[in-house]
Amino acid sequence: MSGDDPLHRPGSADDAGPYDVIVVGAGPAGLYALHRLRGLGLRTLVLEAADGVGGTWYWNRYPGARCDVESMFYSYSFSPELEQEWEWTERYAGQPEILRYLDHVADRFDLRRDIRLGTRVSAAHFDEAGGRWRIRTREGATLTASYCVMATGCLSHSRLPAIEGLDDFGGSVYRTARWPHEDVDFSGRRVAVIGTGSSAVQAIPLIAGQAAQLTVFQRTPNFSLPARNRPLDPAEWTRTKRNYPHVRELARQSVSGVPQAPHAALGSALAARPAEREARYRHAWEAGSLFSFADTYSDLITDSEANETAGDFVRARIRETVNDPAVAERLVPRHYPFGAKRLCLDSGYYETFNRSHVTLVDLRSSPLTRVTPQAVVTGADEHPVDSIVFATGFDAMTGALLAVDIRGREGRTLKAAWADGPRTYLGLATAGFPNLFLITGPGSPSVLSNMIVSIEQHVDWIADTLQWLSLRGATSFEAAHEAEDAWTAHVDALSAATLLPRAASWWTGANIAGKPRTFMPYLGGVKSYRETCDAVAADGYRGFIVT
Ligand code: N01
Repeated sequence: MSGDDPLHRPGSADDAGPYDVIVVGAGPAGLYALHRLRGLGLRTLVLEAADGVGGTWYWNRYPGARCDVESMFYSYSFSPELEQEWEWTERYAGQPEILRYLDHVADRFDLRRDIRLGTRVSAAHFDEAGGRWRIRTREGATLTASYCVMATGCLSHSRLPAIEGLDDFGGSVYRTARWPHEDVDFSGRRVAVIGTGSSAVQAIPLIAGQAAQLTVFQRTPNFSLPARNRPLDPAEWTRTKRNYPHVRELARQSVSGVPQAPHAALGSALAARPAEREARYRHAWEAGSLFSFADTYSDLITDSEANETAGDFVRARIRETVNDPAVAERLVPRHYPFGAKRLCLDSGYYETFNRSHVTLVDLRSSPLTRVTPQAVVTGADEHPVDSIVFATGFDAMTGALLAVDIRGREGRTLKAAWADGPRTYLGLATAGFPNLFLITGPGSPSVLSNMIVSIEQHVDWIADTLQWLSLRGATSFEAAHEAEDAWTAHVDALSAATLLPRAASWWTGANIAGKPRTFMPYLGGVKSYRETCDAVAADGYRGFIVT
């Protein structure tokens, strides 16, 4: 590297020429990838657009942001010392606590010296002659590496809808996924929240607690379950710490990456007596967990009639929580199966609509047409506001990857390769793009699982693969087209056997105009997915072309 390269730091380990691995992103995936790959003696550099580590937990600082996987399980398992020394305070940790944890990890494992912050990767081109990735940054640097690992996150490319007049709005505009670092005080203000997905469902009760008036603009109602968050019980925490090896193994051997004791076959919801079903659903409702309904009956996501029984149960809870029957009816999801859009976990969401200064506007009956300097306009109504909060979601799973100009063999772009939807082998690699790895890419359990468990599995698999390649003196590793075709067909077949593709969800790309509709995550569960990845490796990396 030349002396005037902005990424050049005299005296640091990256002085002398190309890297073994460049990792894009310093969220939970990038941090662990750096730790693991550096541990193998690979010259690894992480490039991160933000001014801090943490990925999603760096950006999403909106009021109420918290994890909806329990903190005891939403944490790294790779270091028993880290497991023992870190203290979680709540059942579901808030964003500040998770970001502190990730900052702690970065310091504890001395990761920062190989992370370049404020560095956005704009392009990654595979140089076939040299067999290397050439990575360009928006800041003007070009770096080369034998391998490129995209740790760019599944929900990192946030979207702001194009709304007429927004640029001329006279008040303040916020985005949940790009929340300011300083405190935002809504006291005395009239606030609009646009969107009612997980981010909005978490933020709305807190914004309502401050604002003089809150108007929520809802396009599609979501199913939300009560989080039942609470301070972590010290006895429970001590017990978990003591049992971490077992707890982690249960998580790895589960469907969703959270520890679940293996249970007997659940049976059909339709075979159960109504009272028994009600009791089981009630138990799931009381559990305060995203995953509790998956533990009730086996056919909730495969049989419409069975699904309706769970949907009806949750709809009844919404109706009994919301005082005004007309508002309750607007909050009740009806037009898609229960669980076919990502469930939300809330603390007082439905209750918030009982507050006299909170109004719900249904955009289905009265679409949002424009914003004036002082109001949001829907149909014939003007809603005067001082602040607008956009909680309008992400170009999920592929957005952050396609935002980088990635080119593989013969200069073919990833955009062209994925024109009809993402195609991967195991969600880890894509044909025509040698030595490029995706962490929690489309076609892997990713967003349907505890992300930390899936991240660790992918990073470990990639690390083992690089070690294997190095032992064989191999320099090129690439998914074969046939293996990719078969895997993509398998991922499609799994989702097609369920009700999940029936909703216009971000899982299918339906929230982004023009995005191909395809169910992106792998539905087979983390246990069987891990077994498949391990079997592929044990079989000499079946389906990969190794040169
Ligand atoms: O985004 P979303 P999110 N006009 O896409 C609406 C994870 N997450 O940031 O459904 C009006 O779910 C849109 O309406 P519709 C979690 O996996 C995790 O809330 O498209 N409205 C929807 O209501 C989650 O699922 C955690 O009809 C518009 C909302 O905006 C994922 O991130 C916390 C609109 C977007 O909801 C995404 O959640 C938060 C428009 N033009 C999030 N465009 C934790 O675990 C969109 N909408 C902590």
